[in-house]
Amino acid sequence: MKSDSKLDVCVVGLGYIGLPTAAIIARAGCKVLGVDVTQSVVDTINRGEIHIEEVDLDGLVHGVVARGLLAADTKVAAADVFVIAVPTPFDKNHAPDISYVLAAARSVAPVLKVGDIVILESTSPVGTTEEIRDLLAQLRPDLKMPGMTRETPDVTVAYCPERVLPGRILEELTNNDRSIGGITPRCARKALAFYKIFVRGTCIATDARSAEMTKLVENAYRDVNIAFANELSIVSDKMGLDVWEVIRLANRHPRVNILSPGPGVGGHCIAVDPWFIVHGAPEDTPLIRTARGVNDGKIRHTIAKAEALISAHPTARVACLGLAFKANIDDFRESPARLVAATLARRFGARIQVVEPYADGLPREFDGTGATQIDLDTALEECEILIALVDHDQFRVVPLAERAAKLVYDTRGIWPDQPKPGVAGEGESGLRLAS
Ligand code: SAJ
Repeated sequence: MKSDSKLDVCVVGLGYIGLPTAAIIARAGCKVLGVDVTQSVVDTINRGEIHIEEVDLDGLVHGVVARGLLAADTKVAAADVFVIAVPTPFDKNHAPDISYVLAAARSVAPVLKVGDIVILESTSPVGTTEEIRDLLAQLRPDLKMPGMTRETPDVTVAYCPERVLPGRILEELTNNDRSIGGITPRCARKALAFYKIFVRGTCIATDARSAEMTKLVENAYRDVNIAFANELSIVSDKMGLDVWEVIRLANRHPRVNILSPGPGVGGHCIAVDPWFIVHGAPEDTPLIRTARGVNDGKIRHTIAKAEALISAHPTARVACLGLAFKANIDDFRESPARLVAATLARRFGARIQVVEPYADGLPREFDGTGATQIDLDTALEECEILIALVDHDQFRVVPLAERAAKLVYDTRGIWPDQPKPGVAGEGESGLRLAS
């Protein structure tokens, strides 16, 4: 192996994970080629700019491109290490679709040489890393593949899942611990040496299948726990209780840590990955499957509650606060807030206004509904109903004085001081519906 900082690295897929990863590897001194199928993404990065929003990523990419350490292209080229970070969506039946991963491996195969390392980072069903190895073996019969030869293999194949939180990607990419799963222990050791170049967290060697499952388990764990909070919110509603108060008190127990209810679970990881486990063992995953159902059901519950509130006040103008899938990011994929707001816009038309500081214009599904995007100040001046769908900091800090007289449906618990229904003297105004 060349000395660490002399490695040529090719990162396939320049999305939310691939681009920050490429930039951090480049910052460590390696020469990095980032590959993406979208020409406009490649052009943007080669200008030293970025096509996604992530804290501090713009400065980092600008710097490494300017220093000649990061360049982008639509074609894979020879390198010492290949990192695959492409999407793994699921189909209508929740079956994982690994076609992008296999296409990436196919694009690497022709340039692969003795000594190279191929690492998969994309969230993948158990067994995918072995499938990559099998595919490479088929396309390059001249190379000895790990686990298929008694001799020293020519290439290393490993799985190393990312586990960074959008909004904190650069920090977590550097400091989080990593599971490094090799097809063989030797593969794990080789891949681990590569991650040591840019990861400060502990790198733990394991086998590829365990690392694949670990990634799925982490997100399923979170989904199940959020489902518990969401179920509690629906039960509390029925019982006339404030779920936030109940959780706040329960969390004073030293071994209880209930997560926060919301309008449902969004993003492209937590709402997706549990299905990969369910698909792999459909008979044995009632809890994980039910949690998915509870979290999806919470979106429908939120829509029904918002519709009831809006219908009960036929002249009121409505502001939906937020479209992003969670706080302080510009990611609207699989977002419950977006689904709720769009459904309300289709039903109530021009009565619905949307406030989303992270969006320039409304997504396509709002076309023709009559709903418009307004800023927060206008919403606070003109709308009688506020539906808080995302806990962006800008929304959190709206003082009570500016919302005390509003009808508020706070799905995120951002305004605990909002007057509650039934409190003497408040009448119809100042209503706060619990989540
Ligand atoms: N949410 C709640 N209540 C909570 C926490 C989250 O309703 O108490 C909702 C959020 O609003 C959002 C969704 O869940 O809609 C997911 O948000 P998140 O912040 O929990 O997670 P993601 O999707 O941004 O990132 C997750 C992370 N996984 C875990 O925390 C186990 C991250 O570390 C992974 O790298 C990422 O998935 C991924 O790429 O897999």
